[in-house]
Amino acid sequence: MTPRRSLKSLLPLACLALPCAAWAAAPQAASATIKVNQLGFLPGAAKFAVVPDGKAASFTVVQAGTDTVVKTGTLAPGKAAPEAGDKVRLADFTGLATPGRYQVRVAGLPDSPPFDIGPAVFQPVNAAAIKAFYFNRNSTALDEKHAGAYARAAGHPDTRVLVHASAASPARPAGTVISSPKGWYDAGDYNKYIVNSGITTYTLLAAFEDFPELFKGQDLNIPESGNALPDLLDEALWNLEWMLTMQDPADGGVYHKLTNLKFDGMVMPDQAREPRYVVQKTTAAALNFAAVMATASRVFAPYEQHVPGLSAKMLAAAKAAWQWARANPGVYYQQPKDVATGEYGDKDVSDEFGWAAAELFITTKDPAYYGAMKAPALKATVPSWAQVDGLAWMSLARHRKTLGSAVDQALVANRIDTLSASLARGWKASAYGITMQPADYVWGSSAVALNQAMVLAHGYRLTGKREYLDAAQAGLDYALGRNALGTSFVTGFGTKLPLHPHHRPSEADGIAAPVPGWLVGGPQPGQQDKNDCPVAYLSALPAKSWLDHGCSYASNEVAINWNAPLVYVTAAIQALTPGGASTQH
Ligand code: G3I
Ligand code: 9MR
Repeated sequence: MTPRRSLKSLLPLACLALPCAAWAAAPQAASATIKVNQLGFLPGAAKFAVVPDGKAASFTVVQAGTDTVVKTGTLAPGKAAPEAGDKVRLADFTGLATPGRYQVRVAGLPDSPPFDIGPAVFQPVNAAAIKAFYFNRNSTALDEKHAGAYARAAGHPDTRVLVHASAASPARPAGTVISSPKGWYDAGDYNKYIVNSGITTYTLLAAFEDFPELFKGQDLNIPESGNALPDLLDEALWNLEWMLTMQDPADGGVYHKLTNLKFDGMVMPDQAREPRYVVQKTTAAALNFAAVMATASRVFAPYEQHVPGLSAKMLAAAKAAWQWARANPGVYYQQPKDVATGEYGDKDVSDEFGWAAAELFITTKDPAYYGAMKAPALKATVPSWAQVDGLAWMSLARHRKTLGSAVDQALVANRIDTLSASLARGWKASAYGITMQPADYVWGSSAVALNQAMVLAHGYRLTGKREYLDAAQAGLDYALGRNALGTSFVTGFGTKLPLHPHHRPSEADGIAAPVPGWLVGGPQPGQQDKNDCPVAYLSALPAKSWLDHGCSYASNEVAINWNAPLVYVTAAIQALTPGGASTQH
């Protein structure tokens, strides 16, 4: 496809007078605005806006663009938010449940961005967040019928991938050619990493296991739409089929990643033609693979007629990977000298062992796996690619009724409830009314907020404690605008939103708007990319250290493991909140 490098790629670099001035003024300007979830709320949801501390003690909610007041309220006392360098007050308008389009108004401030209250406000963003995976499909052209303006030629067929020296084995010496097509590009780059694919694909499958009705009726307009599988499962299968090819049939080991030696330039997939390699088998890759294949095996089992043999094949693959990991429990990823792409390195795989054992146990009911999980010693923490113990507990909680006395039911409940309670405490104490704490502003902070919300949704399902649902809502509110920058972190959604994600197709396609439905990494103070960026970050403060520029891989990249909890949480809030179009428990 001819590169249509035009307006968008020039905009950030040239730093046209107007956007530059706007950026320079942005931290101050952001402090003086009302922050709110820019999409809105289901009628029965908790509803909060964040207002800068000032003279005003009250707020109103008006019908958008009018002076018609539908609610008045008192602002909560001001609280300092050191991570954002400001002091703010909360406006609580939970009582407003009438569908409509509104703005929050406070004397002396610009009105908040408009938002909707309605029974289906999160369905479009949920669909777009899944569709984003389709847009990142490896080894295929995206046709206009399904991709619209984002149609593109195929790239990275990955049918002739070289075995890297680090991955050589007797049957597959270095330089052996294998075929490993499909899968999703990991992020803004064009490589594929098993560890990150693990948590991502699991999270999508977990969304399906928890909210099947919502997904069974969903039409994503992807090539498989209309077949016997729900579209979410079709999309997940695109990646699962790739993952299966990453297992060495000779021994069950799993390659850590499929990658170029160096990152591609900011080009479209069909312009990227560097050789591709599978690199080193690792324990972490084997365990992530085992956990996901065990999960997928049970999710696809009811579709045996449509995908004959798939469920059994996945379970066999999971067991073989598990066996390999047991025999090779400490093979950590070591980046070879000639490889410079993402590492996803992790030297503590006790959580991966626990998670894989839990999924194998749930699927097979074989108590030996429960024993191998070492449940009493396994912690529950907010999930991330490097820390997956929480996934084990969420899966056990989800399936607890079918597991009976084979599991320590009290322990399962306790792990989820304790973690949820701790997140809810942080939510109550925080000035912005969010679960994010100062230390949570790490690379991919937006996904921290959403993974916290995912835990809380499980807490709510398990205990029915309303505050867990409200705290989960706050995670979604954060991602959609109730944050220190007053910005939605999802491309294509909201009124103030990311326009220049570090995403090769979005940068190189010549289309002004980035590919929609992607969650960008979000603020974090590391600024590891600042030498690659021609303009400065907005601020050094953890909650404001963000740069909406294509250069900013440390704060503005997109990634599959960040989008997956966006899918989960939009589904959860849509399905669990009273008054939602597809409420279920
Ligand atoms: O482990 C330390 C921890 O001990 C310490 O307390 C903490 C303080 O910030 O840092 C932790 O290490 C961080 C590590 O992630 C583990 O979470 C590093 O600072 C941080 O730089 C590192 O960021 C990772 C980044 O790659 C750079 O390696 C992100 O988590 C990860 O999401 C990101 O992934 C990249 C892929 O490599 C390539 N594809 C794009 C993708 C998204 O940007
Ligand atoms: O594009 C790369 C991105 O996907 C990674 O997350 C990031 C960190 O590993 O690296 C990016 O590549 C940059 C490289 O690290 C340094 N030179 C500039 C590259 C981006 O243009």
